[in-house]
Amino acid sequence: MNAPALLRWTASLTLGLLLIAPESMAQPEGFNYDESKVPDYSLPDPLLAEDGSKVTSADEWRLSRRPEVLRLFEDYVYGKTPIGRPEGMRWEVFESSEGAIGGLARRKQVRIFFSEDDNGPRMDLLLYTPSNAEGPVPTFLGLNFRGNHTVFPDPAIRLPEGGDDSVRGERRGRWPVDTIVSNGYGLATIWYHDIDPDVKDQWSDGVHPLAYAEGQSEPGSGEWGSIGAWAWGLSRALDYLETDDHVDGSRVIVMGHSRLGKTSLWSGAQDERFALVISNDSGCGGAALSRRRFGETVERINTSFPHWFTDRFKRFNGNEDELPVDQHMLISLIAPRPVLVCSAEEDLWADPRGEYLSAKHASPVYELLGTDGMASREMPGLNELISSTIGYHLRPGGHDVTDRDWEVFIEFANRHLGRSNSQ
Ligand code: GTR
Repeated sequence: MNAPALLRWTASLTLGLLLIAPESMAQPEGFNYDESKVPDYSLPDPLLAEDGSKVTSADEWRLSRRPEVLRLFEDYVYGKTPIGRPEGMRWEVFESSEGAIGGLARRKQVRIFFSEDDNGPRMDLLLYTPSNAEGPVPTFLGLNFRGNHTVFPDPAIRLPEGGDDSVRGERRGRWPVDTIVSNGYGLATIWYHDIDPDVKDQWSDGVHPLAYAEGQSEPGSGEWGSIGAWAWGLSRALDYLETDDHVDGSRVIVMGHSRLGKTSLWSGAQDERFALVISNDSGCGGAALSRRRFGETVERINTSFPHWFTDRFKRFNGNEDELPVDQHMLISLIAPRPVLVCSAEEDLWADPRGEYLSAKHASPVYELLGTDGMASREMPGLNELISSTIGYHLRPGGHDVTDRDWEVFIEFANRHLGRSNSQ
């Protein structure tokens, strides 16, 4: 191996370890997993405006309180996303086929360039839609952890630069593409690393530099971290999907697991074009309430992953009660669109009960906007899908995305996006 190849190999190995290690975590010691030790806390009221007035109409929510809550999340949690769709953004469909997955699906691969520069940041979107669909279909959009070539053992999926052919399809268990298309849905996915590599303190790569002013080399105080960048990438993917004839751009479902579940919530909160939002095992900084300090805490996440959130989130390390928001307010930003929060029983690090409670406490906003909100006042049992506009599901097992999760995602999407469950 020559020196540059060795360097590349070492870099990809290090990156691989960085990416794998956190995903396969057990329950770290020294954190609270005991419900009786959850401290007393009181949640900020999503309907109580900063000036002390109570929001009592849908218009007041939309025109004044919603922008206020959104700003609080920008200022103190995820950071402000400093740019929208770049002017020079463009795409190129570099591969498409009618007969993918044994004839079940159409496959398309699209390179989305974020600027006019061919060597600037860009992402590759992989899209499967059902071959037998007569018109545009509702489509799941989700970032993947390990590269598009890992989601399905399809030899035509382009390897990312430096990608490893031997792991083709290794994440198939998390992406049951055949089931998804057989149920009448499309699936669009992107390697999250294309948007921003998940590496601490490396603000020179990914999309952050697109927003730098002259001389700037990292996001400013209160600006986006990596979750903000990944969420922005999802919106840019939607810009493309809205133009694709096989996709119904008004029925795109943004879904994500773990850190990418935090991302799907933040993306759905900011970009109201997403018709439905799903977070799977998203935990701290995702669906789980921070004030419960159950499993992963604000301090711990800011220490292990200082680049995920804005710098100001660190002010709340060990100081959750001072946060002007909690995560139920993130869910309330998605209202009145359907949102599904999924947890796994053994994934205590992500605090399943805290995820349920957050969904439940977003309900007043959903109800004010004329929906049924969260129908279940108590946390449901295992495998019992709550399919009100705010949905919740608790699956047996650990931190993962399984066939059962997809069964639930599809059932929930069928109910809320107008497909029948017998299809
Ligand atoms: C963990 C982190 C979680 C979750 C997970 C993942 O180590 O503590 O918040 O995001 O990584 O994304 O795999």
